[in-house]
Amino acid sequence: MVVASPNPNGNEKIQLVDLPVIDLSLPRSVVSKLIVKACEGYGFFMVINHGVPKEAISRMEEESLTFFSKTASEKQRAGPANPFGYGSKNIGHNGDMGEVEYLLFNTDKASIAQRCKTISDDPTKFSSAVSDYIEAVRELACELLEVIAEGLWVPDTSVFSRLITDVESDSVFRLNYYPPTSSSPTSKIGFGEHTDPQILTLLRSNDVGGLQISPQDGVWVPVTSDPAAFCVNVGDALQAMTNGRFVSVRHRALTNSFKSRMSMALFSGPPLNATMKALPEMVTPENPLVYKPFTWAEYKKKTCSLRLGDSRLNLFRTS
Ligand code: GA4
Repeated sequence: MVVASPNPNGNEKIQLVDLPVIDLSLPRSVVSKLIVKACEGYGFFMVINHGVPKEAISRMEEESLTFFSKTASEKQRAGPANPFGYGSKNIGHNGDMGEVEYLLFNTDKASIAQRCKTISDDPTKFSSAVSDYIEAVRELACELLEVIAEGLWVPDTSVFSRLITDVESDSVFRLNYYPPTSSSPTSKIGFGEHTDPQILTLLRSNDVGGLQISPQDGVWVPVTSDPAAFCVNVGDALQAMTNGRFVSVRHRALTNSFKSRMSMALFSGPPLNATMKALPEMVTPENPLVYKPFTWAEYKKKTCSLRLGDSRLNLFRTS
């Protein structure tokens, strides 16, 4: 069903579709087919029975809520985000703004521990919640990437997962807080439309919706929020490695008028010196190479020089 959207921009259409919800307790061969289909379709899917301990999630959520409930000046001690640390409204370094507060971390234990000193009165507790959460979710991301390789019939089934388990993996962890925008009758843009640059994103949110995906220009599909599930999406690097067979789809987050939305996202990325190029199995005479190979460092540099909504992967097209 497609309905005209009252917000945040009158020209948009809201399309109501159910994203695939994939039960990871089903047989592996079934799961791999469903995931590959989802990655080729909306590029987004939900997973349930994912095995991430409830306790790791609730500890992270409590710490996050404690932080975002602090006064503005207390929170500023952990900022500005350059790129890591606390940010409010400013996204990236090229003037993008949104109705969001966030904490951005890189994922090695030592920098997390260091960063938490300005975030919490009990930095050890905060930092162990972050590290434990990242570890558990990274394990799930690896599992999904191995299942994906199996589903693509790629003989080397760790071809994607080893990029994110590498000690040099350039992954990012983000805690988002979207305050209620009660003064406004409609939703506002919390985090503007963009694609994720990395390989795979795993996002968990509280029970307040706001995430929308855009399978085509001007059409937005709201994603139902399920705190017990993870929302998984393909990033640009995985689109390039699958020679465009998987799609890194544009998405955004809107605020809610009455309730605060909280989300936590692990963006799993490769090491800076890793080369992103289509797997040989994905390139055939019928499907010639779509993107020129690039290192993750090159891609990141390009990403950081552009605005949030700018399209980046297209700059690397072969034709
Ligand atoms: C989008 C995905 C992740 O949140 C992020 C974002 C990053 C940032 O907030 O610093 C970027 C954005 C994201 C893509 C374009 C650039 C970089 C803001 C921005 C304007 C942490 C990431 O890796 O890329």
